Amino acid sequence: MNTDRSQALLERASKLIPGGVNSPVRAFRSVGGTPRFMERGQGCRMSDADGNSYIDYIGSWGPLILGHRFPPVMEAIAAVLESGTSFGAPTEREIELVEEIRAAVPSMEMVRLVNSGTEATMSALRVARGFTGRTLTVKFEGCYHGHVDSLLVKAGSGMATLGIADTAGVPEAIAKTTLALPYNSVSALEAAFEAHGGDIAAVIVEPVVGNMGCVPPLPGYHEALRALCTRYGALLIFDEVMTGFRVSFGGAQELYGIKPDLSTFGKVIGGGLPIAAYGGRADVMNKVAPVGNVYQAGTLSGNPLAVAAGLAMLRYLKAHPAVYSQIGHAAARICAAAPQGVTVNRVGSMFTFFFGTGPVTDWESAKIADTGRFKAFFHHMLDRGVYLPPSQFEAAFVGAAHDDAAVEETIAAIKSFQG
Ligand code: HOZ
Repeated sequence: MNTDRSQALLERASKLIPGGVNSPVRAFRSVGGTPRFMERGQGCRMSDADGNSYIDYIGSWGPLILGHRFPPVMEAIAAVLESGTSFGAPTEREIELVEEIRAAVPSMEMVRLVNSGTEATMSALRVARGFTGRTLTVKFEGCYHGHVDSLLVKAGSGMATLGIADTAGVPEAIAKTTLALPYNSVSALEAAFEAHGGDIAAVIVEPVVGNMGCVPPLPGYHEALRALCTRYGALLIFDEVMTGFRVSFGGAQELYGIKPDLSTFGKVIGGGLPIAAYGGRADVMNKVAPVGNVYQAGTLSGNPLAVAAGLAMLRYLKAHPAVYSQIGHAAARICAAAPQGVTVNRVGSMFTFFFGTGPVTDWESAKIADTGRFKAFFHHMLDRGVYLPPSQFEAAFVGAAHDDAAVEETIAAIKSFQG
């Protein structure tokens, strides 16, 4: 596969952009080789600057559940271009988007739109602290909630991929406000509440982890989180940036039947444009300025283009609930073809092949995966035109545009892997 042009672009980019990329994982540092500079996407496929074509299992890291250039989303964006791209003032469509979110996710009694998942989690934490008057946050090892200072403690995604245990640049005093516990361990959370109960403002969790690879909750785990938070007066925050409108229309909270106090959304709710949201209990959200004294703001928040794209996406998904069984089925077919010596984790259309044989339920069991074998598999697939996340510790995503032909091609590529 010729990658000369991508290589030349990487060299040019690297002179001005750290690592030549605007987000670390896409630099291919853990798998080696040339990161592909993309030019065009259509449906489940995209093509790079050298004209190579790929079946895309990243889908912009989750948002493109209906594929690239999905017509209703494209049409919605085109219509907004006629009226203006940003006003810095409220617009009617923002209410419509929030009404759609509220209808799909009943715990979202009040919602604030922001621009990225990082902003959403950062703001949700601030509100939780403002509401409870407490300081500490519990997060779980290997979970990633964006690059919020206090949440980069034992974080997944690029931190796990690049082996950065704790980032430089976060003052110790801020890192100390976070207690990082093993995912899926109820006893660890019980012990933390026993020791610090009165100081814990919030427990934030990826209800299905995507950022150490796909790791589902064990049965009863979320029920225990919910009960402990209620007992100790801490707020339970479901970070549904990845799982929202992905693992089911109502997100992981619908799938597992849990009502968090606050939730964060992103990715799918923007239809591929930058938008995110946080929200939840009205009594908590009424702490947010201008009603309350927890400050949070944003010039481009509720941006008309992103709102229109997200609205088109959510309305399509609401009208076509069969999408979820379709993409879950396609992912199951792909997972059934996994090579020997691989542990497959899948929830709906999110999945990861962990190169190792034991169950993967937390960061301790995820991190022992054979990353050398993953790297060989990744390049085997890439050479055959299948674009997977370039990290053992990221989830792959199947979308509604992955038709039979794409799934069959993917399965054939997996089956030819000899490593
Ligand atoms: N943090 C995202 C993955 N979980 C995005 C990575 C990227 O865009 O490179």
